Amino acid sequence: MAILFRSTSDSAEAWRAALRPHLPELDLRVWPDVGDADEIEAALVWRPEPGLLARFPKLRLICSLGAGVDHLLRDPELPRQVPIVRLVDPFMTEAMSEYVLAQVLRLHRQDHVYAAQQSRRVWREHPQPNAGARRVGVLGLGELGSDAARKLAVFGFAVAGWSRSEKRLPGIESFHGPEGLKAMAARSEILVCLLPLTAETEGVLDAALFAAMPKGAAIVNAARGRHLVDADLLAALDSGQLAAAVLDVFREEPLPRAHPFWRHPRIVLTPHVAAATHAPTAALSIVENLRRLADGKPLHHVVDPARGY
Ligand code: NDP
Ligand code: OXD
Repeated sequence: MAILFRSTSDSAEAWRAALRPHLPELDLRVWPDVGDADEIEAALVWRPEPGLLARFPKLRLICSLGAGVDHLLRDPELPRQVPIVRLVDPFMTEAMSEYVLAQVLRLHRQDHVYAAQQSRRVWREHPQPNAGARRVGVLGLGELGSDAARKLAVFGFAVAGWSRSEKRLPGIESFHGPEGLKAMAARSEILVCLLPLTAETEGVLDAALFAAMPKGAAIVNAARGRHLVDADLLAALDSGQLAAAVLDVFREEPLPRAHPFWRHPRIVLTPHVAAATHAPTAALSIVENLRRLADGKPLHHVVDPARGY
């Protein structure tokens, strides 16, 4: 089976090395040197240019090289009959939970306050609650959100989660649906976004949500830049409604040098590194689906284009 490889950030050689031990017969064709387009039956892609996947008439499977699939579903020429599978990799899940725990702990322990004091050589102590008194909310209780929520609960935080369908997770207060969002915001002093980007979730981190949160709350966005309304965040930080924000993802990446987020004293930025794809482990998920395709078995982690994730 000939497989197309096209990624704007992953190394084709690293992927070839990760796949080869599992698929000795691997025929990986790296765009644009793909030979006969009629021979391509599967595609491994991250942010392919719009229209690229429509060029392969025999395509039977599209594998996202990341957990999110918004980069594929926004292609107006996407071949709609071809199944899309997304990446689910325990390595990635652990990486994301590490990121969330690190950032929530920093916010909880008021690192941003003490860093600002240090720059002014100020020695001032602030009241510090225990984790059990800190209410943390996680938007999205899927592969990544449910693991992060569970690990935050192990640290003792008072954790709640929000999802589309109703969930029952031990030790996690659960909210769901549009009607659950306001209640979720109202109890969350630190709100972490781990949602997929869909028509329903775009702009979810906006002025109305921030206004519903307790005054002085903080957000962590490790999902997609378009979940956040940038101007609403700046206004909420400037008014004091929000105390701090940690952002890993942005509407435009790399974040343009002139963007006000770079210089904001209460915004911590990371360059979309919360949970990067790790080819040696991610390859196992891809190989499993390629084998299932070859054997005519049901695929894993299939995306529902109507839902958008
Ligand atoms: P999943 O598909 O496993 O989980 C998505 C969760 O979001 C589900 O709980 C789902 O609810 C919930 N959800 C979706 N739509 C809505 C809605 N309209 N209202 C309420 N809840 C909703 O995704 P993952 O956990 O694997 O990944 C989440 C996202 O994280 C990715 O799409 C990607 O954008 C981002 N990501 C970022 C990375 C980074 O490095 N910054 C790395 C990897 C991923 P339900 O359970 O009811 O279906
Ligand atoms: C992903 C990402 O979706 O890296 O996997 O953002």
